Amino acid sequence: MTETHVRTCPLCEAMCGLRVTVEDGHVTRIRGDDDDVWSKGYICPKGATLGHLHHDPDRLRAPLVRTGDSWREVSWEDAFREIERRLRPIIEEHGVGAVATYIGNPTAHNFSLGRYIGAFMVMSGITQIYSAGTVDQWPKNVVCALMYGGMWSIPVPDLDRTDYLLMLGANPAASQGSLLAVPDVLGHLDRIRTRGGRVVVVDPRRTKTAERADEWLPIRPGTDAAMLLAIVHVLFAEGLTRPGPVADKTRGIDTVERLARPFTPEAVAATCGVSADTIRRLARELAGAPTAAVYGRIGTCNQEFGTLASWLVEVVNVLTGNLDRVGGSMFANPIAWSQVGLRPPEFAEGFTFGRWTSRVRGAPEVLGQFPASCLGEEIATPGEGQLRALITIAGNPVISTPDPTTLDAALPGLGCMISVDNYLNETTRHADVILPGLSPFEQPHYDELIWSWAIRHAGNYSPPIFPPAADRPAEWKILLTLAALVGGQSYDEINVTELDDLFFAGLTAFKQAEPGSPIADRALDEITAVSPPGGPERLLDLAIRSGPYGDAYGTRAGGLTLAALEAKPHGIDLGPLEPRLADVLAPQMDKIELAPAYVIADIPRLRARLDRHDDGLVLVSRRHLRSNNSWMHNVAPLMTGKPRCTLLIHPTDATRLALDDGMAARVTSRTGSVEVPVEITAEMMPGVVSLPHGWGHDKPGVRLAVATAHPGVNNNLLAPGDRVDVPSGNAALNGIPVDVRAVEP
Ligand SMILES: Nc1nc2c(c(=O)[nH]1)N[C@H]1C(S)=C(S)[C@@H](COP(=O)(O)OP(=O)(O)OC[C@H]3O[C@@H](n4cnc5c(=O)[nH]c(N)nc54)[C@H](O)[C@@H]3O)O[C@H]1N2
Ligand SMILES: Nc1nc2c(c(=O)[nH]1)N[C@H]1C(S)=C(S)[C@@H](COP(=O)(O)OP(=O)(O)OC[C@H]3O[C@@H](n4cnc5c(=O)[nH]c(N)nc54)[C@H](O)[C@@H]3O)O[C@H]1N2
Ligand code: SF4
Ligand SMILES: [Mo]
Repeated sequence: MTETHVRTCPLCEAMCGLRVTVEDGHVTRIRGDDDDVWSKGYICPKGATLGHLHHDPDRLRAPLVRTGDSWREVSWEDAFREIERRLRPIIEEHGVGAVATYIGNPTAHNFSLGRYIGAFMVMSGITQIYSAGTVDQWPKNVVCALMYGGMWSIPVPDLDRTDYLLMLGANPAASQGSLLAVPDVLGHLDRIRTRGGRVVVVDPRRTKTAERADEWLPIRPGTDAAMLLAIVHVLFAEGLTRPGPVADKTRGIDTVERLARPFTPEAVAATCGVSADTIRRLARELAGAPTAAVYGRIGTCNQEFGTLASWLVEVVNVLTGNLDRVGGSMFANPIAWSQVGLRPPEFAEGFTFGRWTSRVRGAPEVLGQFPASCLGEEIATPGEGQLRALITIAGNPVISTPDPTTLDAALPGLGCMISVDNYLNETTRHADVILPGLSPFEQPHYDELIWSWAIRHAGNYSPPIFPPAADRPAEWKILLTLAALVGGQSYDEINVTELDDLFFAGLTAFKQAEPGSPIADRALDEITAVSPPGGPERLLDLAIRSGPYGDAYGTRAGGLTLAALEAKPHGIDLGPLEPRLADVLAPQMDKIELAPAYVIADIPRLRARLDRHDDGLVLVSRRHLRSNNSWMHNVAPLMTGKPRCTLLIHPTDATRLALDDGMAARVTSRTGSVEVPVEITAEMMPGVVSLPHGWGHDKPGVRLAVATAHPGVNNNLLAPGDRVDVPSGNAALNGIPVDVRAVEP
């Protein structure tokens, strides 16, 4: 029997609509859904292989319990009882403060996990929270929290209408967009150019994105902030600032002018490797374009001055009048609000950081988290407050975070480690119990979070294709059960339905208490009576119905509900973004804070950088279209072609170091060393080498048949744990000084 299903790909922010052909229970073909209102048939090679992921024999389908080096499959009840047996004594003796969690990237893309991670944190009482956020976008979160009052109030370039795009440190040709949801980004870049606009890409590597732009501008890694501040300098010096309507709603323009004064183009040119003339021209182009947007991503976050660079992206958008205007940098207003965008009560009066510090290194907390690299030392270092239990949720920190040697060595010392994960991999091999989630095709899908930074107001809900096996819990049930166990309930007491009802009631009340809430006067039983019975669908329905286009549970005729969305399998599109700054600014803020004290306090560090002359080789990371962080190298059709885990190096550097193409090189930093094949290419700027992240699958005990045949090396072995962007604590995984030499055969 052949069936065709329509659904959204959950792998990345492009959210492509797929047509999935299933023959006799087997996925035989996946292509883009031409009728999808958002992606219109666009697809990449990863989406086309979701069937392989679904059928992957290594994907875990039952809980695993480890004894020594051997694993056995157990029932779900036995798995939870084992967790209880192991966790209880730790919590009784040391308290919940001895338990940490690490939350990985797929939680942002997974229907269950995304909606229940908040419940997990609150109900478990865990306060030691680590996440992939501090190796990713923490600088953006800090900047948007301070400037706009919400850590997820992140504007996106209005690609459909802009006349000028300045993109720094992003390679959507591989990543498909990040904190920028758009299908077929390269198509959008082409269209900017065909309508007479201009695209400039700033990156130490001439990426496929740069090749599609009007101009590639190589930059010395970690110096974007200096270049952007010089652009700000020119805007003021040449009288080019025109903040337009947001001027009245902005505080601190004078402060920014004063701060930019010493950062003349000439003062930064040598450091950035960008000429003063080019910097002046960029400033003039940005100011002169009818509309323009500056966008920065991993390369501007995951680096030494991530917060300053991310802040200056916003500053340039404000000063050129492009924030919150059509064709500029705009805030989405998604159909369904995302829980992560709710304003935490603890920050009602504004954001403060460093409220507590880490035990071992004294790192300040930022938005409730320490740098991911603190995790290993907090486990390994004895004493009061030592971490003794860890719950990883869809994360692979042994590959993804800096200084993985310390973490990898520390994990076996835990009294209890639990992983909610679909694979037995480099991190989860240390777990005592692994609890697998469902395959993407066994669960519904809707991207509440990702639509918060999409370039249009659209939405698409997908039902599951396959029913999960009868005994398999969805991940939201796993999270609630774990939360209750950590919170002190015994397994026999746990009632997941009650916990879910409690969570729903709490979120509903939170939403009702917001000023102007459209559901303020609705009684909870009135709401539950017309809601799905529970689980993530009920939460999504709440987020739609109480959202900007929702029916407010019957109060707004014709408004949206989950059911209305389900009736449109190819999605709905409610049009382009609209200016909405007044809604975005937090209630305690009357204006945009253009020069937050916390951020500008880091400027002396940037000035000192201008006096540092480091001419040695530095390492940056890269992504490939056919990889997804660390976890999709087990999908055989994605692993064909030439080896991808190679060191890219410019011909002049290669000649100087006597390296030939294909030869092995040893790359050494102050913390580690890896051996990797060399790929000589003029797409790198001289002085900069590049390795992909997400590799290093040669660890004993992993169950990844395909990935271990192409292990590659883990570039984070070269990343010192203390190399962070100071204000955010985000890892600085780009711009690492390295030594490269030929390995004698
Ligand atoms: N050097 C360097 N390091 C980097 C980066 C870089 O650019 N350079 N990028 C950083 C960035 S941006 C990120 S986001 C991090 C990512 O860091 P992590 O989130 O720690 O790592 P991932 O590789 O995304 O691992 C995802 C894990 O989730 C599991 N998984 C996949 N799908 C599911 C699911 O549906 N349910 C469950 N329960 N588990 C699932 C996988 O098996 C895997 O173990 O890496 C960071 N590390
Ligand atoms: N295929 C695929 N797609 C993905 C992922 C994946 O692993 N594979 N990961 C997903 C995740 S978790 C994320 S966060 C996003 C990230 O999405 P992007 O931000 O687009 O990430 P990258 O493709 O790594 O591009 C980062 C670029 O920054 C450049 N760079 C490095 N250092 C600097 C610097 O100091 N300054 C400047 N200007 N540039 C610099 C690098 O050379 C690289 O080209 O991608 C997501 N999408
Ligand atoms: S670009 Fe590829 S991975 Fe991303 S959503 Fe589309 S098909 Fe999936
Ligand atoms: Mo990420």
